[in-house]
Amino acid sequence: MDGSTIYALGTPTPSRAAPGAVSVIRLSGPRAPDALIFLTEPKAFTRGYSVRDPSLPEARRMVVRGILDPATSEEIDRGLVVWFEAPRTETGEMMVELHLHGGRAVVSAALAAIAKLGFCRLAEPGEFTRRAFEHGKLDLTRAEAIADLVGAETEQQRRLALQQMDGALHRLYEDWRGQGLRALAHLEAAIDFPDEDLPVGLADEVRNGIVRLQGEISAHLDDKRGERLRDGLHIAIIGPPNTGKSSLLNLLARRDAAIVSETAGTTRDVIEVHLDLGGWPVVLADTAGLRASTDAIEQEGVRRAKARAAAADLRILVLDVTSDWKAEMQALTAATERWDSAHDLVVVNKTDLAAVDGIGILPLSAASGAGLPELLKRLERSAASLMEENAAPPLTRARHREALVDAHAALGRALGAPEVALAAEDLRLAMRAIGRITGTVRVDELLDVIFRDFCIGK
Ligand SMILES: Nc1nc2c(ncn2[C@@H]2O[C@H](COP(=O)(O)OP(=O)(O)OP(=O)(O)O)[C@@H](O)[C@H]2O)c(=O)[nH]1
Ligand SMILES: [Mg+2]
Repeated sequence: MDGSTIYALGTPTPSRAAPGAVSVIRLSGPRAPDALIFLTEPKAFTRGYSVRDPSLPEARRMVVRGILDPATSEEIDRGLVVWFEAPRTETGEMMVELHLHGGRAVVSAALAAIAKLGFCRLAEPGEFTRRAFEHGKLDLTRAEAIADLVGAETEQQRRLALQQMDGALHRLYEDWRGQGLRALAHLEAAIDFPDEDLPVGLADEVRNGIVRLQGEISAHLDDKRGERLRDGLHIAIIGPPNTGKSSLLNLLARRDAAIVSETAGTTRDVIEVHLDLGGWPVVLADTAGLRASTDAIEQEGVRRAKARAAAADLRILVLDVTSDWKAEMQALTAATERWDSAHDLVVVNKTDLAAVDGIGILPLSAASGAGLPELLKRLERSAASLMEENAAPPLTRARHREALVDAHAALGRALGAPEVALAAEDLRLAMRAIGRITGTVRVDELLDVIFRDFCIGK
């Protein structure tokens, strides 16, 4: 940190096609209040005031002011201004916000006016967030949560980001670090005072603590909810040829993404569409009809269909009501790797051609849309139950995963260590790995990686 006062447009750059009603310029740093005076008080800059002028409004209170060119005192715009006194601000520094009309000329003139002051510089991308972090206003998981919140495209992504911003992940990881540090304290006591009578069972207590911690970390690592929320829940549509799989995909996607034809074996490759299903991001895949074929390309399609079915989080088996669908259902659910009767769905399609009776199946006519609302409801329910398996916050980032894999391995080594001193060293490494997630340790090398793709303060 260089103690400079930085500024940036906090809202998107207005364009002719998309001007905004409001644009916000933010300043942060020790001289932000001076900048506010010089930008709103006529002639203050040319007179060279450097002390706080009584014209500075009350902190945290928005007031209407003319925004002036400091050199000429010419009015650029009239807007709302507010300043925040350090350290109770977002960055921990003095901050000013100028809420201007969102026009291109207004914004560029206001930015030029700030530049004329000579004591402010344009912020680097992510610099506001970095300053907040450096002043202890934000840990790394919260900083990432802000980036996730800005990038959230569905309701559930937004909810998760907000939960993480609230510190849910921070608390989880810090709790683990606390557990590890307590175990470490016990080990270090055993190293420092080897001859003293330590309470019996201490070694077991430490061992059990480490085993428990390792178990919690591996359960967290196995939890795929974060990945699903980030990249989408993978749903595969599978079934025999010509049952209406591609028709169902098109119906759910509300467009003709896949080719539909009466020729069995139409779909060969896996076709994907992205959907928002009740707030859950979903990647829906249409696959080739499952049958024994002599055609090499179709065989490859069937192989891909099976692989996709096995890799998916959720499967929809589509059958044709005019066929012997009950026998096919039995055969295919048995043959499908990872078929999960609690979440996966069986759809019997073409109910406009014949009546259907059966339990645990969803009747549908992809042609008329009959049965679609119930299918959507069941899909949403399956998605929600896969995502809400447990209440703990999910793993959301590869960066966290890497650190936790390291921590898990180090805990394993600590458990197998031949002497206490070695166990303590591995435990220390494990705690350092967890500390890397929240930013408690080895911060410098991480900052750039994390802040690089931030749009905040840019
Ligand atoms: N009557 C009726 N016909 C349907 C319905 N859904 C699909 N079809 C027809 O069934 C035929 C096959 O539909 P597709 O969606 O291509 O079936 P598919 O399962 O993707 O077929 P493959 O890709 O060859 O495995 C087409 O002629 C569709 O128009 C339905 O609900 N009712
Ligand atoms: Mg098809």
